[in-house]
Amino acid sequence: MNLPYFVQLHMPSASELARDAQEGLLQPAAAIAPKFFYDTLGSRLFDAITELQAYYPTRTEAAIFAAHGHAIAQAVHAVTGPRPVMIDLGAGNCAKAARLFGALEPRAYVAVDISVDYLRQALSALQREHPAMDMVGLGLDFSERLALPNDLPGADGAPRLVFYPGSSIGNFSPPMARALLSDMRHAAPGGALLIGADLLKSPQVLQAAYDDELGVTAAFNLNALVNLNALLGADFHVRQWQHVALFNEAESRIEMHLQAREELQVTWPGGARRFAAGERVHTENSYKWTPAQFTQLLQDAGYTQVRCWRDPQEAFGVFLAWG
Ligand code: AVI
Repeated sequence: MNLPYFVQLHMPSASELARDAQEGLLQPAAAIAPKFFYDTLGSRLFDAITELQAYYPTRTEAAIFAAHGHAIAQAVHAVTGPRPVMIDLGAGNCAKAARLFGALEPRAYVAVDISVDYLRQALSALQREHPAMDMVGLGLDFSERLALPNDLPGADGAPRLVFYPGSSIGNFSPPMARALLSDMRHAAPGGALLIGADLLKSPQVLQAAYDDELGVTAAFNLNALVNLNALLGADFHVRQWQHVALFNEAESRIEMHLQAREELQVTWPGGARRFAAGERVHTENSYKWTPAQFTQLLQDAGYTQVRCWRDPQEAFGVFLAWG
């Protein structure tokens, strides 16, 4: 049986992650990067979020692909030619890309994710289902910069399609999103980018999606503290903290924070921080755009051509960018 080839690059070590977390916690306004959500439990909690009625992005994006998959594939092939190399960024369980294999008919599939063990399992299962397809797994943290190794499929000039679904681009600040999109453009010269983006909508709908009644998103957010305890050797007590999700209209983003319920102190080997009651740790931003704003962001990153498919409620957009 074919096993996917696996490469691991630029993965932050535990001590780099710990340094990063410590720096964030010691800032005057404490903030940590969203990557601290995604330990094994955090990845499972995120999967549970995507099943929630209130969290519309995942199923809406899937509905757009179900309704327009063939038109999208035609548009992709018009840019890349038939059988592009598909590069799936943040592939996770690889399910979103696999659903498009029939329409896109990729000649090779490169799955990239920071969560290497999870990716390895998913990709091995997928390879068994598609034994003839060339598959490569790449363990890579591209949250700072995206630089692909030179020997991946497509390096010989075969056209590439970069696939970045789920609106994960919304978790980057606008300058970082622009830089990452520009890296994606350079990773696929003469190819295309297929990307999901969550669209601006009523604050009530957004708020409900990030503060669900079952408390799954709260658990996802609070689990970052459990992860920090393991990583840093810190002594966060989860019950002293509360999940806060709010829509920041001026920045057009949902913000998630963890708020101290009481005055408290957190310590870890080599550091400590006191939090007043009500003080917060900022854990995530999730930007929302109008279609025109997202098109502009793609153009600012260097793309000259953009097409967009939306659901009837215009909750979510799938954008194809090239040029
Ligand atoms: C991964 N990312 C696109 C999700 C989002 O909607 O920003 C993460 C998430 N945070 C809370 N719920 C989901």
